Amino acid sequence: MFCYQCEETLNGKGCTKVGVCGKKDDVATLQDLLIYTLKGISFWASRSRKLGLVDEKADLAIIKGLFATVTNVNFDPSRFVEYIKEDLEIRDNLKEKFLNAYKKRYSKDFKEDIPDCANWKLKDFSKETLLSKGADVGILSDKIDEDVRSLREFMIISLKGMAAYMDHAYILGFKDDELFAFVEEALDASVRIKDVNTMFDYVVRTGKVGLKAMELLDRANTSHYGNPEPTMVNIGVRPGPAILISGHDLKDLEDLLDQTKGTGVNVYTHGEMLPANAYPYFKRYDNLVGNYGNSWWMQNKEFESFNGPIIMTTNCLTPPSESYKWRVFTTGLVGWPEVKHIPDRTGNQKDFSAVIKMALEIGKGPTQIESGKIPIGYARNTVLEMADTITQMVRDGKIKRFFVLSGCDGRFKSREYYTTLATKLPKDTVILTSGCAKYRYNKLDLGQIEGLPRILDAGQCNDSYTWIATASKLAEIFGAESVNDLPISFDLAWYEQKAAFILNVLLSLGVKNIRLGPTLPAFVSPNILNVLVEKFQIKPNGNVDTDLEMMMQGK
Ligand code: FSO
Ligand code: SF4
Repeated sequence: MFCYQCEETLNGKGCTKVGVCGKKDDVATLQDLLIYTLKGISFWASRSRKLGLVDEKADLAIIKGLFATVTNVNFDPSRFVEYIKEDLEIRDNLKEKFLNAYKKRYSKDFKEDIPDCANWKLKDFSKETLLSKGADVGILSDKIDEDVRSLREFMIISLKGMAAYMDHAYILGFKDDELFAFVEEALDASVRIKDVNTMFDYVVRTGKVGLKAMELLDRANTSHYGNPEPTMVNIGVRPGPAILISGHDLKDLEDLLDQTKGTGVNVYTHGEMLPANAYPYFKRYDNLVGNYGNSWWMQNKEFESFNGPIIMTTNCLTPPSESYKWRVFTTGLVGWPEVKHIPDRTGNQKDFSAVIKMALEIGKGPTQIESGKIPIGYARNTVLEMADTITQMVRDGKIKRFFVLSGCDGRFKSREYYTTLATKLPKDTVILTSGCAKYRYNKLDLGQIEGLPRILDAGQCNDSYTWIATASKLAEIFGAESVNDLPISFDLAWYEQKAAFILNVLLSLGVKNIRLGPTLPAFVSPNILNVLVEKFQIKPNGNVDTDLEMMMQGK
């Protein structure tokens, strides 16, 4: 196996025997083969579109396949075998439809060279056969220039992040054909393009199109659940049977709350589900108690003390201990061998009755690990409504600078950088956050500036769009030429591919001086890093005091 898609990759280079995340060699190889299969579907899908042929099954398979390979989503080899099998069928159906349509349109056969990914066949679908094919199609399997590979992987990693946004939106009934078309074009290009400049253009285009995926999900979430409101959310517990729901899928939470209504079972959010507590739609449920625990990497301890069943709707799942594994349920694209899986919706709702039954049987509530309330709900609509007030506070010198500290949390000690930074920021500065990175400082009492919390939490990593919309609005109000002329510093924490995608969107918008940490991506080659430094002045974060001093000067 070779995987270097996340920040915690082994020695900052790549996982080769087993993932630091717990991903085993067979799953990594099957994930490589799944991506290869998606490239093959994309070959036919992008050409079909030119003939006016759109295959929604293929579109969806590509998005779901990309999302399934994101860090900490799915560790179950049998699920990947199934995905590959289904996707090859989708690929071959589309191929046949395309070839017929082509012949009809041009009265001749399609003559273009067909790459192996669009054509390979296997004698059977046993795991062994798939693994032997998968071993030939990994990231390092072809002989291409190191910088082209670096850009290609940056693009594919960004596409994985973008696919997660698109999948969440799709589940809520929102889709945009332009986005599907781009993903397919880009995956097809990833097989053909061998020169640095064209590949670089694709990376930038992924960021540009990606912004539309962010807008789409923002629209999907807010039109379904209303605009998040500033909310003090409870982090303590109450007696009674309980279910913990983690991940990013709001529709799963909706179904669960609906089915637990009146059962006496309490529901707590965990990790990236915390922001759900700020949506008006979810506030109607009395049994939504609040949030339990912290970010993903602490789940081993916190799932233990929760006592009741846990639902993982998306990443980040970590290897579950035997002691609580029997209480874990996965759903959607998440998987772990031998962990119970809640199937997809066949009608309007998923069926969470097995989880509710288990909560009632266990009967007891969570062990209290924290108490009190924390502020959330500073998402796009709320912050934009406050834009004039905030602008005035900047003009009056009450706010000196904003720090966008969005992104992911991670398990290593180096992440303490963000806690130290948050603590050392001058009292007249404001932190803009989203994603699980916030758990490094969201429970610190950093006070307020004239009633405005010094930590404005927009929500999930998927809500990072808030900071793009806010920065654009502030630029407009201040008459600034670009975001780079505003008193805003970006110091992003990344871990998995959605954060790499957000970085890509910011770069494509021309945002400069972004600090990235705790370490730079292993998939960025030295030459490509030089280009990013030269063009965007991107930098690794280093010493907190030095970084702070520089950022206060806008550098
Ligand atoms: Fe975190 Fe995990 Fe939201 Fe990521 S829970 S790390 S960027 O998957 O998705 O922020
Ligand atoms: Fe390693 Fe990260 Fe890949 Fe897991 S996702 S195998 S930790 S690089």
